[in-house]
Amino acid sequence: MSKMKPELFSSPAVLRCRGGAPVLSRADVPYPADCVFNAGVTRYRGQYVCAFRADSGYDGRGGFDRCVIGLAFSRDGVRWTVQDRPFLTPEDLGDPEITRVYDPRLTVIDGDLYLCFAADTRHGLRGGIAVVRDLARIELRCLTVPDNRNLVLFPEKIGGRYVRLERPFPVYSRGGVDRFDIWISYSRDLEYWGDSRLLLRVEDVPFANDKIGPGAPPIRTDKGWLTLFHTVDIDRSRGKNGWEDKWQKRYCAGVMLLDLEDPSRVVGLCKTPLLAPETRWETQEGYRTNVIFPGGLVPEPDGTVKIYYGASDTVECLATAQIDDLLALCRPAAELPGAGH
Ligand code: BMA
Repeated sequence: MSKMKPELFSSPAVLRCRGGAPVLSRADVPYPADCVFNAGVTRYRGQYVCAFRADSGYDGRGGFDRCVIGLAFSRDGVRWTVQDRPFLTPEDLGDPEITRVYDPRLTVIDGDLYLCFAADTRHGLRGGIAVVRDLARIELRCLTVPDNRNLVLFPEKIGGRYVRLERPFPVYSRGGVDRFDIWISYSRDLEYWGDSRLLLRVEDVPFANDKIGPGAPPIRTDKGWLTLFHTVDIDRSRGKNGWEDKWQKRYCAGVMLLDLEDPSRVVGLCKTPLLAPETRWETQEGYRTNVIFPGGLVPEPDGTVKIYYGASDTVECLATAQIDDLLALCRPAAELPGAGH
């Protein structure tokens, strides 16, 4: 299979677990699921908790009938036990407008578990935030106006406010094409959000030529909030890849550092990918090739992090890195939009 242009490579700071083989896939899920991927993962009440996206009912033309969120649990963050039924379906939200729920992210704040997710509706894509009670049900706190998604919550309040990263889709003002950026917003109660600011522009990332968006919820380090994001670049010379007639995009994981007191300030950015698609699960197999979609960043007591990412919109994989190595990759970047205020 031909390589995407330009060729991109993962940072040597990152080590793929099991040689890049999936840690979670459809074989682990006891209900209909063709693709199991784009998970959010956190540690909660003595175990790892994973919320994943499960697409089912492939129609043979590029679409799926159904898209739900499942939950899985693990003692070691590698071997998972999946609940026997989906955790969140569109019907659970009680709004007939909502057709799909997907791309979950998990954050623990003050001992409570929060779920961020994307919701497709008949009138646009919305981002949801809910508190998870007893690992059994959710209480919805907010749903954004369209078009917005990729919400992630910081694991603590900053200056008395909850903080989230997000990715709106400003189509008119960006020339009718994908030129989408990462934004930051604040809230005192998780319901009403504001003080929104542009955090990182797609133009700031040399290996993106299309769009960027938040990835995993940030983690605190003594140098700043270590934050993963996803990037998209397009190689228009490409045709059929994966199951669809045409798929020309590549998704990578990037890493940046945000100021601890003022997380709207980007204080460091790695100008090359943290993870670029390289293994066969990432470049050759599955529904969409060349997709790495980071959703979980879990710090360990030994100074490493677990990095969870969806591969090719088909399976979930795991990599590890030393936190210090990731911090060293995040070079000061004075010209960034958040750097000046
Ligand atoms: C985005 C989202 C993600 C997906 C990615 C690549 O728009 O739908 O869930 O992983 O595309 O297909």
